[in-house]
Amino acid sequence: SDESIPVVDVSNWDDPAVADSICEASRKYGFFQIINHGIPVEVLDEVQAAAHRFFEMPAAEKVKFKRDPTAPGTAKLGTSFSPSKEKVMEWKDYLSLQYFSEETAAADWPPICKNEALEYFKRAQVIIRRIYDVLLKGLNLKGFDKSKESLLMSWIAVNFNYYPSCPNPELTVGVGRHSDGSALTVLLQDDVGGLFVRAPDGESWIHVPPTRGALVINIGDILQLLSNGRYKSIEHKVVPNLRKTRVSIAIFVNPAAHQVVAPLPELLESTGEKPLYREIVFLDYFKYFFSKGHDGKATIDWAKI
Ligand code: AKG
Repeated sequence: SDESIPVVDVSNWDDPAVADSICEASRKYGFFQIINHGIPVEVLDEVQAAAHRFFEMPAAEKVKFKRDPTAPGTAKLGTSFSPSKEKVMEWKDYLSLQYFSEETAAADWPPICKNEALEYFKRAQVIIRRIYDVLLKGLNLKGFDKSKESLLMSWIAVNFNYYPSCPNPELTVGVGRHSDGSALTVLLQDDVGGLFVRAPDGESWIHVPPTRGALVINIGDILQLLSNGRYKSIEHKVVPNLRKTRVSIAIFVNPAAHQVVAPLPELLESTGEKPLYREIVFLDYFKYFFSKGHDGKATIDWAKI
């Protein structure tokens, strides 16, 4: 596709043009990149280097972190997406670092990458709150505050994705077509490339070009549901690279596990719309998401009325 994902300069969050660009991109593409967000590029480089260090450890060391993706625990090594459910595995390994508190992270995250992941995560949180504030105001609602945390920013995972170079990229996928089950995702990619987003025409794909220092932000299924379809959770996929190993770091920002999610009542009230989605406990949505392989937008269809 000759379309591109918008790049938004967020050096001044109070500029109404910044908010407009973010909300418009979230309605049209479900994706945007941000630059000048205030996280020093060294912090981004260090967390990338930490991810490489983790995956380049001997298998015998890494395997100590292997867990079922839906089992409790704060550091889980996995491969593909949902290996016991999907028909074909994806060309990737990942380490999922669940954040419950600074103490559990400090105790359970692998020492080889813990400090860098925590530093990056702490700084990213500031940006996540800003983006939520903009997106809520873009629905003519009150901005983001503590009362919205359980709905939007409670259960958080920092995932390191590792896509080894692949001799036959055309025969496989790094990540299959899916939209995220999160409310919001913040993605740091390296300079290899390979992330593709479904274009608004529903057919072609838009490559998200690696941009040094930028963060890719995307709307997850839960925000589509809460916004009654205004903000779009768009399908994306990763194509592995013939020569280079790629690393990406995704922060999945979710509601609390037992939070009930539904189109925001204050939004329905102000617009007079009918809800397009039913009430769902987030943990049920999460389990359903992992109960099958990646297959495009099908997860959110499950919540449609
Ligand atoms: C995911 O982890 O769900 C992704 O889509 C990863 C995207 C990427 O690696 O660029």
